[in-house]
Amino acid sequence: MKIVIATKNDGKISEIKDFFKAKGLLDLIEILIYKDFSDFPDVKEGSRSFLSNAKIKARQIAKYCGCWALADDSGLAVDALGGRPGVISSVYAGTDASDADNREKLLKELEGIRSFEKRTARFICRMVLWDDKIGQVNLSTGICRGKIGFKEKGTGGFGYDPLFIPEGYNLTMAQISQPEKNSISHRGKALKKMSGFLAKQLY
Ligand code: ITT
Repeated sequence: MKIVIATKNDGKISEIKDFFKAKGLLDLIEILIYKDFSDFPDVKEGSRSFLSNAKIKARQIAKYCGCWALADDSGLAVDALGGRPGVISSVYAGTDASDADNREKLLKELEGIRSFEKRTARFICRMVLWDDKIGQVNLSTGICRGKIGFKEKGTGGFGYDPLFIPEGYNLTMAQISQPEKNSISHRGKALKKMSGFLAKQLY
């Protein structure tokens, strides 16, 4: 079985590949990524929901690659900001914004929230597995709750990880190892559910 990961985000790719490796699924599933193709398309998402964006990415990439596509649409919802940046997490500080720009903007927006207890947030991941002929073959969701710190800590992960302190931790998501992140993260939880479905297809 071949599955292409429908993203050009190397952070997501690394975590997803590691997850499949740790589960021992790489002997049974060939994982393809954008670098395996010469002209992998840039998909325009444009929807206001994680689920529709995930479906848009999965559908277009499955069609282009001719195999199953796994898409992840994810983001950070901060309670004190009414759920922002949410679905626009990757472009929070502008269409060309870097992860560092987005983190800087988030810290600025939260300047008035001095109480750590009030800086609650959650990462959300909607994950879709898509077959070009059948359409959606699996859908899973993962949520990871935590709080936004006052300054960046750590160099691991990507995106908002240096600011996100998961529930039950004193460290940011960027200060823990990738396997540990996968065991608690929104993406890891969605992958765990999806791998249950995949295991049934394989065995
Ligand atoms: P693709 O659309 O190609 O998958 P993307 O980075 O644009 O890549 P999204 O549209 O799903 O992906 O936006 C996800 C953004 O949410 C991402 O750029 C980060 O800013 C943030 N994010 C999602 N998961 C994260 C994680 O595990 N750690 C830190 N930030 C995360």
